[in-house]
Amino acid sequence: MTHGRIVAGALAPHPPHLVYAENAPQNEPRAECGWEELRWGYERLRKSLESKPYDVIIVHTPHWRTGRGHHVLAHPHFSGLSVDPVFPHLFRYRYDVKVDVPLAELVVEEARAAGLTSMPMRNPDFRIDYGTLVSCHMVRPQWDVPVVAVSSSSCYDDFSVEVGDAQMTALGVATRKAIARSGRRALLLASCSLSHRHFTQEPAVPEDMTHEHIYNYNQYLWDMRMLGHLRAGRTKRVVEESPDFVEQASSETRAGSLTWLLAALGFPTEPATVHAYGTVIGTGNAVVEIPPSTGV
Ligand code: 2X7
Ligand code: FE2
Repeated sequence: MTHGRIVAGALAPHPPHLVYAENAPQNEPRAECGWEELRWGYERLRKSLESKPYDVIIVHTPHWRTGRGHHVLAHPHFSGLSVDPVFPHLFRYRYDVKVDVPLAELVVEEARAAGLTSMPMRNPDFRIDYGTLVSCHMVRPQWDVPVVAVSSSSCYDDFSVEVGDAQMTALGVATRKAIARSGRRALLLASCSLSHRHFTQEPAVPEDMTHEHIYNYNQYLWDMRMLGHLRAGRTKRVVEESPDFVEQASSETRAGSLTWLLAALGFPTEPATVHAYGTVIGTGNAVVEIPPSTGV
């Protein structure tokens, strides 16, 4: 078997508004338009990935929460209807997802070998979360590539951001080892927003973009600081500053997705490409392509 590798990583946020505004055929509600900056950023990401073919997408998602350990989808096929609990009028999405089970099993195996608690999710009726669905849809709307989805463990809540980041770093390294053993060319997605303060009243027309902007200068400054680090290849700084970012900007990176991604990529010092930055209900979201480190 050939040596597998990561072809690229991406910060790929999952607001269901993006799939709604795309008028995806799988989604029931229809939109006029909306959130163009982010949607067109995803378009630029898809274009850039055309020159980096991949066999599988591995996604770490904040909206599949697991109380004990890191769970991994490990059944060949899941289908069903996913309804966003907060935005059921925007996201009612029929999914049909194929899973790369051999790679999923290897991720679990390597995570356990690293001392982490990890479980394969083999329940065929399990309902896939909207974080996985939105990020994968926006990156690969054809759904013609199998997926491996990884849950977000409650280690950040049970202990601290520092403990969570240490676990996610170990999980990232374990994921990279699993990919190497699998022989696959993998695309990795961190399905999360950056700053996460949001407005509390939705406008009458959800896609009325006159309401869409940053509501808090402090959190905007934090987003720019983190994107500055990524654009300059200072990926270790992102994790070093993660506890303050989480506390001061309520960042969704508290789910561990970004730390996992940067660790799996080997903390690259090569510059990342920010394809877009924009808000969704006031939260900060960026579509960022991050190259794997050439040193691992
Ligand atoms: O889950 C989300 C999110 N992270 C950001 C914005 C809007 C909705 O859902
Ligand atoms: Fe979210």
